[in-house]
Amino acid sequence: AVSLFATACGGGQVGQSGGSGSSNADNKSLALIPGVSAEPFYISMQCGAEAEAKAKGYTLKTQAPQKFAPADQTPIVTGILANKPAAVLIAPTDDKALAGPMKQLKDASIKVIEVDTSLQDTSIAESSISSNNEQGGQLAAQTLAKLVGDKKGSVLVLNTTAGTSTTDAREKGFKEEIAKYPNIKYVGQQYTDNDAAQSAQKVTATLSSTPDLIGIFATNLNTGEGAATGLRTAGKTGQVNLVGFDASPKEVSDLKDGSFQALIAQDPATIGKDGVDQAIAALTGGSVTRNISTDLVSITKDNMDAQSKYFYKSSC
Ligand code: T6T
Repeated sequence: AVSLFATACGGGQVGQSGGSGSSNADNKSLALIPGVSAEPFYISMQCGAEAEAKAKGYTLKTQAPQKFAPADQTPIVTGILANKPAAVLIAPTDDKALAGPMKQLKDASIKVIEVDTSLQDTSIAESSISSNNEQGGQLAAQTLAKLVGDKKGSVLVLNTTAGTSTTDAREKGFKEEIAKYPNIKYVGQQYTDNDAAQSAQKVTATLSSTPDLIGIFATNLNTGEGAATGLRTAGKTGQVNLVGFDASPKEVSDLKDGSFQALIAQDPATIGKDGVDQAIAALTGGSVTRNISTDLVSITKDNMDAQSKYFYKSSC
């Protein structure tokens, strides 16, 4: 039995820059543009942001794309320009494609705060709040290595789409860390387009092409839910160790019934809350922190009751 994994990372804050002006101080309307609608990670983020906005006397309106894709998110960003919110909290669905639309916000004197994902161009947002995703990938690798123990075999990463800053960083951290375990062969990542059904299919295909598969790291909620389904369908639950990212209600019940052996959970409500606080600081001439790193925890069946505050919500 594995009982470590209550590790909390992050929580730290890196870098300071001054707030930039108070020209918009009377405008109390904030907007949140998550990566995708109706998804427990972003719902939890929205709950944290809404509660904080209310407490500070601001309004917050959320508009989310149907799909985690720049083509769906871009029209929301450009549409929001007309509403003239004081600040926009946004989770860009691509680290390059959203730079143009987000620059339009900045050029219209709307403060831009990145929540969760971020752009490669660091000149647009005032502040970026996220988990330390590279560290999350390392933690996933350590967790998976501990689970497989001395067994020799292959491990797979199921990833979302290239250009998603968070999941790219998780794979990078995983790859670097798993290389330290000589009994484990990393066979690389497969993209799922952030779609659970595709993730399940990739598991089925890999089980037949790679008979020595002993582990899978699924880099987010949908890939994880799909991977658990794929292993169940193949009758391989528990034989192939599955470490997921996030803690949706479905992932948590799958952890409880043994479909996952571990989950790396984030703290999306705090990301939302901190996003609102940074927006207000930027608007009122307060001190703005350029990069904020929020908690990550590794949750197993053994410690899940103690870690329940990290479980994501389906409604506020
Ligand atoms: O893992 C989260 C988020 O951090 C990532 O950027 C995209 O996927 C999620 O929303 C979960 O589906």
